[in-house]
Formats: sequence, structure tokens, C-alpha cells
Amino acid sequence: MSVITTSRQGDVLILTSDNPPVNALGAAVRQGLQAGIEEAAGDDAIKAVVIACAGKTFFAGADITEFGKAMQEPSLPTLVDAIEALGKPVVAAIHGTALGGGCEVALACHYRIAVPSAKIGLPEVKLGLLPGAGGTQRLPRVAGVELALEMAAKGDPIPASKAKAAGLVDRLASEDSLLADAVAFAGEIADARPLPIASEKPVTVDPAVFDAFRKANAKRFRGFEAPAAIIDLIEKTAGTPYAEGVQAERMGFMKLIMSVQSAAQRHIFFAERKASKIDGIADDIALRDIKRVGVIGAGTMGGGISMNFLSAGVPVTIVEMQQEALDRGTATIRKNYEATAAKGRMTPEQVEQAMGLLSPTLDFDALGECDLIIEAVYESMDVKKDVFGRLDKIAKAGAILASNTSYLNIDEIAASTSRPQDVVGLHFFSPANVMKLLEIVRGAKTADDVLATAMAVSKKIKKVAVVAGVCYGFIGNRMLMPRQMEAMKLLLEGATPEQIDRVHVEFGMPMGPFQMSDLAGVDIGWHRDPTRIENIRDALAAEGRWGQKKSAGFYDYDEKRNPSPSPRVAEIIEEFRQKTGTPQHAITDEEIVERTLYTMVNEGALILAEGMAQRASDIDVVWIYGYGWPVYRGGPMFWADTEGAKKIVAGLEKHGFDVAPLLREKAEKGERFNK
Ligand code: 3H9
Repeated sequence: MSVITTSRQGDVLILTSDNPPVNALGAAVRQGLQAGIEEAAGDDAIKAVVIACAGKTFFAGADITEFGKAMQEPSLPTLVDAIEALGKPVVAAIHGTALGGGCEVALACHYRIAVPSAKIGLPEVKLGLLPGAGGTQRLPRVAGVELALEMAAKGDPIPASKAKAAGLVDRLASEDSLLADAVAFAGEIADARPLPIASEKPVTVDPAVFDAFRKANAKRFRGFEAPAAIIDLIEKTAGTPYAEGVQAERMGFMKLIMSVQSAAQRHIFFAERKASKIDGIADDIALRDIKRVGVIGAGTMGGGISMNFLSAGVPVTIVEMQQEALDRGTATIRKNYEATAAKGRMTPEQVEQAMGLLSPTLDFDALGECDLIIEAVYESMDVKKDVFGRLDKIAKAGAILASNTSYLNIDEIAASTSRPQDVVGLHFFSPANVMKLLEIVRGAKTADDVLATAMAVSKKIKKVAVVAGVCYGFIGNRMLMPRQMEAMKLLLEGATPEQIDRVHVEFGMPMGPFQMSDLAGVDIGWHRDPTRIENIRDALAAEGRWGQKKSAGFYDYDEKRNPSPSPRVAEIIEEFRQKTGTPQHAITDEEIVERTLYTMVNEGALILAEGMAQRASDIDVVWIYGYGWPVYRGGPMFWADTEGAKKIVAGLEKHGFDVAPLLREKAEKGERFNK
């Protein structure tokens, strides 16, 4: 059966696409739509056309899986021009998300009707691309340059109501009668002439908007090629006829689709979706029912974890040992919600709704009614074992017992219960209510349905989850260790914190290793004995240089938290250089990359070979969503592929590192980590 079905209602021809899951505009869809347009052109009895989609959404864009392959005719640009040139009104009937090519099809239609819940957007930029089927030309003409810049350069979809206000949607349909409303609309405008043709509209613009937009978003766009290309393109073509503009768009699209950045961003799009698939577990495995969640510990982590569930409408029982800590934790949760509401991202009613789902208590036994209990207490094996031993006695049968440990052995924790099959690691990243990443740690005895339920729960609370095996630091923190260690050694050998951080920031990280230490707290993990000074970090901590919170760490900070190089830190580093007798040499930026980033790839290769990550792309997802690795570099393993394993092996050997056997094998065979 064709993916496009045609039907008629009176003199309206309805073209309906049914190409699950998201009605991507693959070759068959394009061919079917073109045939429908030709049918309408050749039949005088047809006065108007409606383009609609079955299933959960209007076209969600070009079929990304076709990129890089020979393009079958008609191409999307050809198709959208044919729709616009039909000479009879075409109405787009939009539900779900009209994205990318889907938005471009809608823009080529003469009229657009959408249900209120629909969203419309040009997310190509998130794939390192620019809209390539007229979007950069028709959208400014239909909705104005400013909205076009917002939508195309940032890539976030807008709701139907906003689209209506901007003239991007002509009419809102009733939520449950879109097709009927669209057909009625088509009937009303069947004879209206001239047809509103987007590509023929003039663009009016104040030339100052472009620089203002660049400036306002400089931080967000730093390092990315696509947003700059989109802004330049819209600016350059704003005064030119459509035919010229669309030509420039085509060239811009072809250039970006060949770029490493776009390959990296498309890799991450699919990697994120692949990460939710657990090897060896069937998709349809029966899940455990999670109606109430328990959280042990109302500190920063426990509070943040709780917020994820409260925001998703799941009741939470939060347990502390002292009333004061419980009150403080509850107050922080409320304060965070109120701050979100103050920014307009939540209503006061939603704040109360979320808070209403929270049951703070000092009674550990109250966890007995929870289906999933997450421990977020002090990072000590003895403490964790004690907590799990107590949980074992009171948790209901079948409850999932999770630890938020960042490093510790889940199997050892599980062994302190009589039900290791119910124990799993759920490693949230701080701040837990904000960070997208969740490492789900699979213990030796973790049951399949526990793992699958944890994955389903992660989706419910809008996290991107990755399955990790039991090893010290799991995937993310384990790879962080060689980086931090080398960064410290480089200081002794002659580098400065500023140089090392600059190299990382220029690479695209949000901050370098020392800026990160200062933000997280130099005192984290410190032994708290000011007389025991074994390394630079101890020396800083002993002097109260605990980072941003003390206005002094690896940097000095002014009252606005602007950092500057610290003469005192330079002295401390010098003292340690002398004390340890470390020979100095001029350290190049290249050496910093090799020693702090190649070593991460090396650790990633070990993790992969040991089966601690299911696939290389999972490691990439961890670093993109947990540590701010630049998405345009596709994560450490994708980046390793673009550098080439050979070059990385050579770089590691130059500095005397043990090369992971898997990395060496990739280098010898000329293979990539990500196929
Ligand atoms: C473009 O349009 C270029 C044009 O300007 C010019 C061309 C010349 N293609 O996300 P989900 C798959 S660029 C192929 O889990 P949700 C996805 O991989 C495109 N496949 O569902 C997954 O497969 P699997 C611009 C696609 O409900 C399955 O569909 N458009 C595409 O959470 C379900 O996806 C975009 O960038 C695609 N375009 O979210 C939109 N989209 O089951 C990209 C999805 O095997 N898509 N798949 O893992 C999205 O943002 C979300 O998928 C959407 C649904 C919001 C639509």
C-alpha cells in the first residue's frame, strides 16, 4: 500500500501520509505527494487540496536516514516548489509536530490550519544543518525575519497559538476534528484568488536585527557552524528574489551536510535514541509499576532527584534523619520551583501541585509503601550498606532499590540485601533536577525487568539514560579521572591552570578542569586535615581556597565571580614543582589535548572492551549530556573517529601511556568506534 492515500470530499482532494513513526518525508512520501499534486493539476473537478498526516504527527522532517545516500526524485525542494505552483489552493492540516521539511511543506502550502496542541519548528540547526527546502526563504516572508531567526537558528518549535499570532498558521482547528475543519477551510477558500504564495511575498527587515541577534546569542552559538550559517544566509538573502535566495540556501545546505559538525550532531540524535535499547532485553518485557518513589536524603542530590519525580506527577516520600535537614531540603525544593515560576516556566498552581506530591518524613519505615526507593546519602560503602540492609527489612516485595552512588560497587551494596535482583544504580548528575544524564548501573544480579523499568522511569522524568556496568566511576566519572590527573601533572610540569582551561574551552567544553573544580568545590573529597598536604589540591584546600564559594580556588574571584589568575596559586604550584623536583618543559596546547583528551578516549576504549558500556555511542551520550562535551564534536568516541585512532595511539605513545588494546586494534585495522 502506498504511504500516501488520496480521497475526495466534494471538490477537495485529500492527500494523507501514513509513514510511521513520525511521517518523515522519505522518497515514497515525496513521490506520493507529487503524484497527488499532479492528480490535482490534471483534474478540473478538483478545486483545492488538503495535505494531512495519519498517526501521531504531521511530517517531522526530511528522512534523516537518507542523508548521505543518493537522493531519489523528487527532492524535497522540488516537491515544495511544485506544491506552491499548483495554481489551486493547498491547505496543510497540522497536528503533532511540523518540523524541518514538514514545516517547509506547510510553508509551501497556501494555507495552514493546526490543532492547538501542534508545534511548528525548524530544528535542522540541531542536526548541524540549515533548512534546505525553502525554509530560510519562506519563513521570513510569512512570519517575519525576527521569528525566522529565532526558529531557524535556535531550532526550538513554537506552539500553534504563537504560530497563529505570527501569521504562520491561518486558522486553529478543533483538537478532534482537524481533517473536517481543514476540508471545510479548503472549501471556503477554493475560489479565492490571488493565491497567497509565500515565495512571492516581500521581506521587510531592519538590518540591525541580525547583529543584535548574533550578540544576544553569542554564548549559545559558540563553536557551532550552523547557527552562524543560518543567520548569514537570512541576512544576505533578505533583499533578494526567492529564486536567488533558495539557490544560496541549497548551497549552504550542501556545505553543512558534508561537515563534521553535522555528522556529529546527527550521530548524537541517533545515539540518544539507541541508548535506551538494552542489549539482551526484549522491548516488550513486563515492567514494574512505579506509583510512589522514596528518596533517602534531602540534601542537594536527594532534593534534585525528588524534583524530577514531582515534576512528572509521581508522589515522593523523602526521608531524613534530622528535622532540620528535612525542613531545609523541603524548603530548597520549594525555592527551586518558585524560581522556575518566577521565570514564567511554571504557574504558581503547578508549584503547589508538585509540592503537594511531596511527603517529607523522619520515619524510615514510610518507605515501605514505595515502589522505587533511591538512596542519596553520604558516599561511603559502610553507610550505603547499612541503608540497604535496613531497606531490605522494610521495602515491599518487588520494590526497586536504587543507589545514587557515583563510584561505589553496586554488587557490594546489593549483597547487603536478601534481594540483589531488585538492586540497581541510578546515578544522577548534579544539579539532578537539571542535568539530562542518568547512568543506570546494571549489577551482576540486577533483574532484567528492574533494568527495563529503570529505563522507562528515566523517560518519564525526561532523562537521557545510558546503561553502565559496575566499575569505579562507571562511564562518566571513570573517564574524568585520567583527565583530572593529567591536568594536575601538567601544572607541575610547567602549564598554568589558565592555559589548560583555555585549551578545553577552545575545544568547546563549557569550562576547563580547574574552572570545574572551582565550581564544584576544591574541598570535595578532601581529607579535611590541613596539616596533611600531599598535592596542590590539598594545599589549596588547606588555605581555604575551596573555589567560587570562597572567592578563591585555582583562580581568584571578584564579587561578581569573574575569575582572574591567582599569584598565590602560582606560588603554590612553584613550591610543589620544587618539592617534587619535577622537570619543567614548554607545554604546547597540543600536548594538553593529547594528555587530557586522548587519555579519556583511551579509558573509553577500556570501558568498551570490558563491556562496561554497551556501545561506543553510549559513551558519547554520557559525555554530551553529563559533562557538556560539545555536541558538534559528537562525544569522545565520535571525536576519536574524526581524529583517527592512529593519531591518538601515536599521541598517547609519545607521552608514554599504556594504549588500550581495543584502541590499538582500531588503529591497526583503520576502524572506527562508531560504525
Ligand atoms: C530536514 O528536514 C532537512 C530539510 O530542511 C531539507 C531537506 C532537503 N528521519 O524521537 P523519537 C525516528 S532535517 C528519520 O523517539 P518522539 C527516530 O530515530 C530533519 N527518522 O519519537 C526513532 O527511531 P527508532 C528535521 C526519524 O515521539 C523514531 O523515529 N527534523 C526522524 O520522542 C521515533 O522518534 C528533525 O530534526 C527523521 N526526521 O519524538 C526532527 N525523526 O524508533 C527529528 C525521528 O528506531 N525528530 N525519527 O529509535 C524529532 O525531533 C522527534 O523524533 C519527534 C518525535 C519530536 C518528531
